[in-house]
Amino acid sequence: MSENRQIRIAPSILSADFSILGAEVAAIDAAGADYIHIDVMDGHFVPNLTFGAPVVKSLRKTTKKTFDVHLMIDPVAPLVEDFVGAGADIITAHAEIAEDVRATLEQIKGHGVKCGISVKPGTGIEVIEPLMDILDLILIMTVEPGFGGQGFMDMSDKIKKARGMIDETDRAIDLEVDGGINVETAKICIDAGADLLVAGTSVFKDGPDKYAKNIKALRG
Ligand code: S6P
Ligand code: MG
Repeated sequence: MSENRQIRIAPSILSADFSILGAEVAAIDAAGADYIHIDVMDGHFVPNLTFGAPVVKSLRKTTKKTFDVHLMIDPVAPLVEDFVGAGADIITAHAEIAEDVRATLEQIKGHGVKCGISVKPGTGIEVIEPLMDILDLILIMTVEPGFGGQGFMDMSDKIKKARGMIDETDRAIDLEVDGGINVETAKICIDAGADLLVAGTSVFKDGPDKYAKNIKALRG
């Protein structure tokens, strides 16, 4: 049950107006975003290309909120230092990348930055078992990564298993879900044990004067 977990919202800037990205980040900050979710895509690990560390660096001055950087890229290791330097607070890599993901997560931690692991809908949650001792965040994808605006895939069983794994540790690990999150699907994920919700479309719809209302609605 979600009776005592604080639910946080991480708007995904993938759904923002890229022509005014700095203003959009400032707007969701003011509208009550807890984290800023930044979707980095390389056109190789996923069939879409977004932005890299230089854009993250330029956005850093627009907010003090946590930069939750979701790397949908492979390889990750060669670019870790760039994202650390750009001001990322959490760097999340995918379990499906070719490199030794534990080594990459340790590299991230070595820079004093929190690390996360993300699993695609088709990847079993058991892959993160050996990483529980170093993780700060687990990201369960509720869409196939690559694009915003997709239909929600119910991963409740996987979320429940991850919640159980987290509760067996003494670590404060964020349990994040990402993809197709709206007022209805947020409840499904919260009830399964999620406490950090990524949302693009459902936050950025209807323009900046609705962002606060949209964020509030997701908290339930
Ligand atoms: C998807 C990406 C996600 C999206 C997320 C938010 O590949 O990893 O973070 O930005 O799906 O978009 P939406 O419209 O589904 O809320
Ligand atoms: Mg994402």
